[in-house]
Amino acid sequence: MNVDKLMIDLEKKHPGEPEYLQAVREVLESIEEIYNQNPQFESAAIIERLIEPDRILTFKIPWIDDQGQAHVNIGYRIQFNNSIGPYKGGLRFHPSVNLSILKFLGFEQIFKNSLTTLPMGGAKGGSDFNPKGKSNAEIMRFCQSYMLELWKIIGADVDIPAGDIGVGGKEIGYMYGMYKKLSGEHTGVMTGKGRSWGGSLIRPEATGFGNVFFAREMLKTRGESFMGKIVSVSGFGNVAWGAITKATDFGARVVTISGPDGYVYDPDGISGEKIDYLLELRASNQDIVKPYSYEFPDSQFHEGKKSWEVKCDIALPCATQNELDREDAEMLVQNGCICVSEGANMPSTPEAIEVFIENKILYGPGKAANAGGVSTSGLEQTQNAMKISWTSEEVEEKLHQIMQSIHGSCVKYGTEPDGFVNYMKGANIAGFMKVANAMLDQGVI
Ligand code: NDP
Ligand code: 2IT
Repeated sequence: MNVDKLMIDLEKKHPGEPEYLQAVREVLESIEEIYNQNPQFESAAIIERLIEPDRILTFKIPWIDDQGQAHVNIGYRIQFNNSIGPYKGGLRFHPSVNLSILKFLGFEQIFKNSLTTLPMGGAKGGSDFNPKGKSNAEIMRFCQSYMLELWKIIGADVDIPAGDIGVGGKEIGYMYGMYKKLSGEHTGVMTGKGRSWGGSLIRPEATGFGNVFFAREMLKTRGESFMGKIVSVSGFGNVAWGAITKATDFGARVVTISGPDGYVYDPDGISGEKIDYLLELRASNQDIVKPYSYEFPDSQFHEGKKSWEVKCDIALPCATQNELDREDAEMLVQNGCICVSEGANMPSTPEAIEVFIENKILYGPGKAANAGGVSTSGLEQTQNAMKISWTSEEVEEKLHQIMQSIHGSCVKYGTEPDGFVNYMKGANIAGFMKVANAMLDQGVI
């Protein structure tokens, strides 16, 4: 494999898809050495077959607003690779959604799902629909219209969608309801379902909890813990909420959250009723984090700024892709940050990652550190298939074990001769090897 040549070819085939190309380059650079030591990969064109999705479905989604006006959005589902299990991955509803973003997410999902130890392939989907400011009835009609197309290609053993940005329990409920009506089946075709109809008891918290479990494992390698640490979080969504809850449980003080409008600094720490308030803020269906500073006057809102300028020991980026650049990374390192654990998918730019690795801080890439969400989805599928239900404690214990195992895989493949663990490299190699070997076993298909 020659990374530069592969990337030039890929850029020619897929111009204007920067996020997808960024995600592919990172994986190729990490696996280049091990790939070239295994000539069976080259002769089976494993990488050429892995970087193109198996198929992409795009479709229009017509829907009617509360005033009777019709609208059209674009819907997508990208089934990337199902070598180790049925396609699995979330749905994102956000105005920024396009093919490049969903391809990067679907590509990353292959390796993330491989790391979880569970049998899940990689997929992603969504729409450029903006749920912000929409009524429940509008969201319901949109979700139903989306499912009128999607249901044709999904199934409990085929492709199992879940949530992501803009898609939580409410949207999953509306989509699942339409799937059930169309198919006449009540199966585990989606995850993140309601607790009373097949959902895992801690799926909403799982991504954030898992991220903190992963960070805790990284910290342990240096004799450190969350106890007494200052933590900076970005975002104020589902993942941020779970991460703040668990970091606070472990004795840390979380001092920031952020939104597209800026960030809030709360020096006393975001705990107790303040964490509950985050859920209200999300449910208010607005696009801003500023109201937190009115509700809790000891906090300060910093308009148009990113939370990475605050001094912290641990940073948990939980908002969106490429939200943390070189300058932010340099600021974090200068301010004494020892650990960055990604709750979001690809939140750090390649230049930011370089700064983390050059400075040998503990850097946990999203595909490892945020894999707790999809892992708990996998556990939900198992419960549905077995027609049983586990308690919150049982699920959390299994999630904890999975995050420890992912950490172990990263250490196995990412430890460098001087003892430094390059978690990015470790995650990419460990995720890749399992999928590549499955592809070899299954022939050229
Ligand atoms: P939510 O919709 O609950 O929250 C997303 C957060 O990110 C919100 O605070 C949102 O603000 C902010 N955000 C979204 N897009 C942008 C943007 N373009 N610019 C600035 N801020 C933005 O989503 P989740 O918490 O579920 O997802 C957060 C991240 O975690 C994403 O990267 C997602 O892919 C990743 N992830 C999610 C998993 C899950 O299980 N939900 C699993 C693994 C990873 P606003 O909505 O106001 O724009
Ligand atoms: O990015 C992700 O891993 C998710 N949004 C969760 C996917 C899932 O199928 O639970």
